[in-house]
Amino acid sequence: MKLAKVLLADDERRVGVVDGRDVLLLDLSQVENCRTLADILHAPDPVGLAKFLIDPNSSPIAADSVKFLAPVDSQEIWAAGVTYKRSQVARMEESESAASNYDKVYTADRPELFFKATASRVSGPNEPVRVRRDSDWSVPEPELTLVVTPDKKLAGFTIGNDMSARDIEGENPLYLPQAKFYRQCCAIGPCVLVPEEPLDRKATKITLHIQRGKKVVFRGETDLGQMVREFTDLISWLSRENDFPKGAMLLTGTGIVPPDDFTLENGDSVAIEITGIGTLTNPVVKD
Ligand code: DO4
Ligand code: MG
Repeated sequence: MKLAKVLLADDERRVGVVDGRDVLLLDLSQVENCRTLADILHAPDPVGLAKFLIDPNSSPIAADSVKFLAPVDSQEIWAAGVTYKRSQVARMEESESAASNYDKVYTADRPELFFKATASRVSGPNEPVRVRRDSDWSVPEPELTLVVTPDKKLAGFTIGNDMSARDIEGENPLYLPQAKFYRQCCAIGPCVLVPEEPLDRKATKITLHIQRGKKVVFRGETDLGQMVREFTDLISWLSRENDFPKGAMLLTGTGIVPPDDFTLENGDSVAIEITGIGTLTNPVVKD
């Protein structure tokens, strides 16, 4: 089942089930203390609860007539790094001084985990993502994103874009927070997939298209079978000595890195598609 937050034509914000080309609106007032999408995702049976909440008084609404919002409430947004060979190689190329660190973390037991964004820094579908003014080499990172409940369980999957300033990270690894964390540094959406059976990792493709005007200037593809980490392992490392009373989202790292001579420009459009979830598209801004 796919769940989303949508803005209706009359500016009302609602939670809904995405059912093919329609959205079925939910009436959250039917259950005490259920006010947000996160409340549904954090429930013991999100699919059962969402089915129960389908609003009998609303007709299905065409998905293309509503605005999809980032499916984030008050969760902290975290990210894992160097979980695919492609990311390890690219990082080793971009940073001479830190090359061995990227090499080691790719095979180490403990993964690289970093704080990526607060909810206020996250863009939803079709909202701008930003290239820092002080970066001349920035790329999108298309990443499967895990929805983690306060009791540290995997509730579902969405799509994340871990915008990254490669020149700032490459200059000195201690600059990582500045390369990764700034306003509009992350996009998430368009919906959360709560799978009714385990994901087939090899069959789950991630594709990235970057368009400049009418031209596709980069196209890349990978699949989840290329990722070296297990989802439960990443969640267990993230949760060590850490609590998430409002839940968390965890971007799981990129397996697609454009060539070294590529940088995003103001006005580009980034589209990330993941099998079974959908497509997250965002325009790029740079002041
Ligand atoms: O080590 C830097 C960040 C790595 C990352 O964001 C990724 O591999 O996706
Ligand atoms: Mg990343």
